[in-house]
Amino acid sequence: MENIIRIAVQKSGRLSDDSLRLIKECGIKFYNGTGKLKSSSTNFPIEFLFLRDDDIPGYVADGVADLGIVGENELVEKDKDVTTLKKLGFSKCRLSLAIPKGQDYPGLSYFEGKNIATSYPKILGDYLKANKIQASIHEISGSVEIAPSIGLAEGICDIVSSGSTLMMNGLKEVEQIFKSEAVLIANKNLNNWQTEIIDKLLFRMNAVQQGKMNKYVLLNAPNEALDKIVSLIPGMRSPTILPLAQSGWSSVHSVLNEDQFWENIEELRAAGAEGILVVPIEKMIL
Ligand code: PRT
Ligand code: ZN
Repeated sequence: MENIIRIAVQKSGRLSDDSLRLIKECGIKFYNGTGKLKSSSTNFPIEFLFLRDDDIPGYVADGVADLGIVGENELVEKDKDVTTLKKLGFSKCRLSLAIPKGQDYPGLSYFEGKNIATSYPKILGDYLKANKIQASIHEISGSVEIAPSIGLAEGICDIVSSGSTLMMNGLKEVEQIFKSEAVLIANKNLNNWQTEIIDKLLFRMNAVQQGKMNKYVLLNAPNEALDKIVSLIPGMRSPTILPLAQSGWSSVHSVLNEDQFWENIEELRAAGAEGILVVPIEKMIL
């Protein structure tokens, strides 16, 4: 077996840019000219296969690729035997049932005996079965949202993100049946060497993700306020406190979850903090 791992990423579409950005943020260098089907890195033993997202779960299950980045919607729909290593936090969306805006919606019983158009027959079928609704599923591969207006179906089941596609087509969302985001998947039969390389990649992805969730905060405070301020911004282990040139004042440095920072900002200011700087973190290793 050659010493390289293969990762399948979407060639062109909603997952592509974020997938490649994440890999670049992990310090992995590669060239991806448009139209290329394959590329490799100059500083990490990884090769990229650029594919349609529909094909990624199958290629990873078959071992053509060792890893893949794909939406959970596609992964569950394709029902392939792979391991999900990590949720990646981008391409978030939901799979929802929608019906014409003017229709009353009494609950799921609306769909009893009706036709539903979708590109996700498996997820929809499982959902209807679990909810004991008998409906007929019309599988179509694109433009699902026009199905009710052309008389093909009384409802649809499709991916929703902002909701504007539904609105533009005179539809309303009535049930969310599945929540999705991009995930990193892996083949189930990896050798030790491959597992080791993938662990290195995961370590880097975690560092990037942690960095995004946290901020480096610097502020000045009078010394008598330090106890209070330290209790508000505890940081990774504890904050760094450095004396300012002006006596009686210190500079406090800490790492904080951004939400925690905003929750505490008024109390920090009330305690005497000033000159507060919030700086992005590129990578964070705990
Ligand atoms: O060519 P290829 O087969 O690779 O790509 P594709 O056209 O099948 O997929 P693509 O690139 O459209 O989407 C890839 C993945 O992105 C999906 O499988 C989802 O996991 C995720 N994703 C996130 C979305 C959306 N948001 C999304 N809004 N996928 C599709 N949409 C479509 C949806 O189908 C609908 O037509 O956008 C419309 C709804 O968007 P709003 O914002 O109007 O609600
Ligand atoms: Zn697709």
